[in-house]
Amino acid sequence: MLRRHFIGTAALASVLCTPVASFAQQKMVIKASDVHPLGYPTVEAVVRMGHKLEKATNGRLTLQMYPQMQLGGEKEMIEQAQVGALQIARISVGALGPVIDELNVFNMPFIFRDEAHMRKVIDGPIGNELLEKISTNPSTRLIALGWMDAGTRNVYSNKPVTKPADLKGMKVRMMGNPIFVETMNAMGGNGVAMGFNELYSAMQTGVVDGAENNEPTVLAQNHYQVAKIYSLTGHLIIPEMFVFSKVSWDKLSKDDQALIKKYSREAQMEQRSLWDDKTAKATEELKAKGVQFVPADKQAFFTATQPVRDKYGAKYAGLLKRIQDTK
Ligand code: GTR
Repeated sequence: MLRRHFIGTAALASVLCTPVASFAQQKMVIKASDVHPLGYPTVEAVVRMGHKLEKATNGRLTLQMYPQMQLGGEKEMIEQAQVGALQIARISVGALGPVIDELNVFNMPFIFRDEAHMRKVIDGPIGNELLEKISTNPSTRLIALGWMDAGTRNVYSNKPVTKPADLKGMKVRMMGNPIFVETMNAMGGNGVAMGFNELYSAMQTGVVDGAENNEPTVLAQNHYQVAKIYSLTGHLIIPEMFVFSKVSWDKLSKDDQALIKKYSREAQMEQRSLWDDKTAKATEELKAKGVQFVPADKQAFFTATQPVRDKYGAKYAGLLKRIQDTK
């Protein structure tokens, strides 16, 4: 009896050990999601990363993309990644600010001199430190894999917006983060926080008079059908991120994690060239569809939004200085 019990324990121990032994062979279908459609640069870069992973692991790791808000908006995507219902979420830093406060540095108006400046910052030590901070902060429950480009955000509506006074009385949709609403208010309009998924119909029905975003988004989401004037206010240059669910990450072997990290950096760079190409093409396409591109007085918008930088910038003074010093 005693002996049988002993054998039973040994057998049980070996069963318990088995998953550890086969850990390196973990199979996983990586669910990835994005608010944009297939072919959009952020979506394409992640899809390509999936092909590489599949090839390198002989199909042990595969990636399934759920584009175009199929799994909800960005807030929902972050929550799903945090519980492991989704593995890769590609979201704007605008949506991540409420999760990790330090990222709000990038959500302030006119923080970057231009897109080249933003790229230097995300590709360099500041970008790497922020990825590390998100990944090592247990409350985020996310592993930050890399950055993506989202160009410059400009106001679009059915009237030109060249100076702060033009925004008077206009309701402009902003992403759900108080900084953005305050930015629009400081620019002269009325900022309205609203999910991306509600925006098209809100513009169509006049719930809002306009929105602000980059050229590829205006095209990909068909917003040009309801807003014909794109005014080059250039008030926000917000990078994006793709993150991995920490619970799912912990199920992967160190080798698989290293492989995903390697391909993530490649995806960051690949998205960059896809982005440049798409922005040029989207601009041409929007013009061909009758959208008017209007220059704006950026200096006036910069001056008008100084109170927002003063209010939110104070607590990130050190980081802001390093951003400004990045040449
Ligand atoms: C786009 C961005 C999306 C989303 C959207 C928005 O530029 O790619 O991730 O943040 O803006 O305004 O909600």
